[in-house]
Parts: sequence; C-alpha cells; structure tokens
Amino acid sequence: MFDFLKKKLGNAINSFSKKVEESSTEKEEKRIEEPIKEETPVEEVVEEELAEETPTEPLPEIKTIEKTIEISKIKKTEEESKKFKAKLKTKLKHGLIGKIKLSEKEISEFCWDFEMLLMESDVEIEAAQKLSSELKEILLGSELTRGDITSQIKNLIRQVLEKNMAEENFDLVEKSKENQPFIIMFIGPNGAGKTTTIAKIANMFLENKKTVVLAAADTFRAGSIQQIEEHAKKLNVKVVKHDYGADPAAVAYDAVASAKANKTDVVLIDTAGRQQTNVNLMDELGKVNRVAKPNLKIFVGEALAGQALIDQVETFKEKIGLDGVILTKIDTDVKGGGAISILTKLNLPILYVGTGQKYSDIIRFTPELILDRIL
Ligand SMILES: Nc1nc2c(ncn2[C@@H]2O[C@H](COP(=O)(O)OP(=O)(O)OP(=O)(O)O)[C@@H](O)[C@H]2O)c(=O)[nH]1
Ligand SMILES: [Mg+2]
Repeated sequence: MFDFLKKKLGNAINSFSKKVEESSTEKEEKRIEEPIKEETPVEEVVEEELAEETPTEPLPEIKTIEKTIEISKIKKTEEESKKFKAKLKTKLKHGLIGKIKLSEKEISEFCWDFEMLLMESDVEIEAAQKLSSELKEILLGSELTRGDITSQIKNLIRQVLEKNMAEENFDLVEKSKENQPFIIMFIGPNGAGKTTTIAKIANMFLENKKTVVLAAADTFRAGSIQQIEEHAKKLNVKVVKHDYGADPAAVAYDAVASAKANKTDVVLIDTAGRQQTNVNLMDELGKVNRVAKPNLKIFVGEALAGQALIDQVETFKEKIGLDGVILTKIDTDVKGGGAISILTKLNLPILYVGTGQKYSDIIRFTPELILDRIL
C-alpha cells in the first residue's frame, strides 16, 4: 500500500537532493577559486617590484646587496603564502563538510512538487497546501549538512507529517473500561466494511476476556441480519435483532437493555450503510444516536475512497458527531492520501486499519504505518 506516493515522492526527493548537491558544489568550487586568485599575486607583485627597482645598469656591488635583500623578501612571502594556503585549505575543508543553505527558489519548486504529489495521492487540497507550506517553512529555516541529503530531506518531511498526524488515538479495549456497558456505534457509507469490522472488533474484545453483544441495527439491506448472525455464530456471541424494515433505533435500544440486564461489557451497533447526502437516512442515524447514547461513534470508511472519504467523514462528523475513524481495505492498492487528510484536516483520530477479511486482519493505526511506507 501507499506505493504510488512512495515512488513519486522518492523521485522528487532524489532529484531535489541532486540539485541541492550540484548547486552547493558549484558554490564551493567558486569559493575555492576566488581566494587563491586573490592571494597568488603576492609573488608576482614582489617579482614586478624587483624588476622595477632593479636599475638597468647598476654598479655590481650595489646590485648584489639589493638582490640579497629582495631574495629574503621573496622567501618570507613564499613562507607566508604557504601558511596562507594551508589555512585556506583547512577553511575550505571545513566549508565542504559544513552546512548548505538552500535557495528560496529551489525550496519553492520542491514544495510545489511535494504539494502536487500529495494531491495526486488523494490528499485533500487544503491539507496538501498546509503540509507543503509547513515543509517550506522548515526547509527555509534549515541548513543541510553535507552528506546524505536525501535522508535529511526525508527527515524534514517526516517531521511535518508526524506533527500533523499526531492526533491522539486510543485502544478500544482500554477505553471500554470507562463504562459498562460500553456502547460503540459504527457508521459509514455502503459496503465500507462496517459489519466485517464489527466482527473483528468483537473478536478483539473476546480475546481480551470481555463479553460482547451485537445489535443488528441494519434492518434495511437484504441479507444484512443473516450476515451479522453468521459472525455472531462463529464468534459465539449474542446478537439482538428485529425484522427487516424495523426501526434501527429500537434494535439498538434493546441491545443496550440486554447488555445492562446481562452485565455484558460491550455493545457493538451495526448500522445500514448510507451516503452522507441522504437526509432521511442521516436523520434515522441521528435517532439511533439519541436512543442508544453510544459512548463512541466510529466512522468506518474505505481507505481507497480518496477525496470522497474526506467529504463523507466531514459530513458524518458534522451531522452525527464522530470520535474516531477506522479505515478498511488498506491491503488493497491504496494511495494513502485519505489517512493523511483525515489527520491533517479533520482532527479525528484513526484508531484502526483493516488489512484483510479475516478476524485478525485489524491493526492499531500509527503514523509510522504511512510514514514508513512513503518515506
Ligand atoms: N480486503 C479487505 N476487504 C474487506 C476489509 N474489510 C471489509 N472487507 C470486505 O468488504 C466487503 C463489504 O464488507 P461489509 O462488512 O459487508 O461492509 P458494510 O459496510 O457492512 O456494508 P453495508 O452493510 O452493505 O453498508 C466484504 O466483502 C468484506 O469482506 C478489509 O480490511 N480488507
Ligand atoms: Mg453491513
């Protein structure tokens, strides 16, 4: 996953590093040439002076004395010149392993490329602009040390992304200790992986010795109740269900009541998939929310939905309220922009990511999951 961004970003960083290396070498070469040119005339000047001062036909004894004086003068300046050259060499040597200051033009061009790459990888436009301008600020204030420029640039990009992706995320099993029963409602668009994710989360709670009840509050899609019943059977947990077409809020209410009566630790509410633009279905979800009063509302979305994902999360957050996001199907060919945008722009934690269809295919989200893959 994230191969697309990784490849493109890798190319951009490499060509930028090469440019930086080349332009700084040019600068250094100029520096080496200039000071030597300035100082070499020392000997020439002495020779010229000697020639000027030497009379065309001097008396033999005077000529000898003058020559002796001038030779000692030359010797002295040769020594000085040697010393100066040695000093200069050391200075240049330090300069060569020292700092490189990047030009504003080079930085602007690179940051523009970076912004374009983010957008090509489905990072939302405002998020891409924010990241790019933060990177520019950091690069403008940075001096790179001679050596591995590519890895230094990668580190600066990592700094920017890490800072923006530092949304605090939490472990569901730990969090569930805050209340009994602990009620979690899963919402999101059609086919995103809500029901599968609920089964994975139920399995996770069971592995941590927690008791679970499922609420089959998707009474809308054909086959949805059988689907969750099958998971319940495999996992050996209770499922509270009504008939198809029943009020989802009533199903959720009954599941919570059952958990209270049976001292069940966790209630996981499945809901029907819906587009955020469908007003009636969003209102229906609002009702489930008011009746079941979940401790957490988690948005489940496909990581590969790109820009559409951001619009969905934004609307669900605004209309229903969200406490976190689970991104599914990141085992498929994902550009990675969705996760970066959610964290940069929407200030919502990504709690877990789905990595396949098995119950164990779910892992905690960490920024490294993306950073290690794209950098
Ligand atoms: N590869 C992969 N497939 C997944 C993942 N999560 C879910 N799926 C698959 O996605 C498809 C839809 O999953 P569901 O759990 O039914 O999705 P849903 O959101 O409940 O769908 P609706 O109830 O119709 O809205 C199924 O075939 C799942 O096996 C994942 O992390 N990786
Ligand atoms: Mg479902």
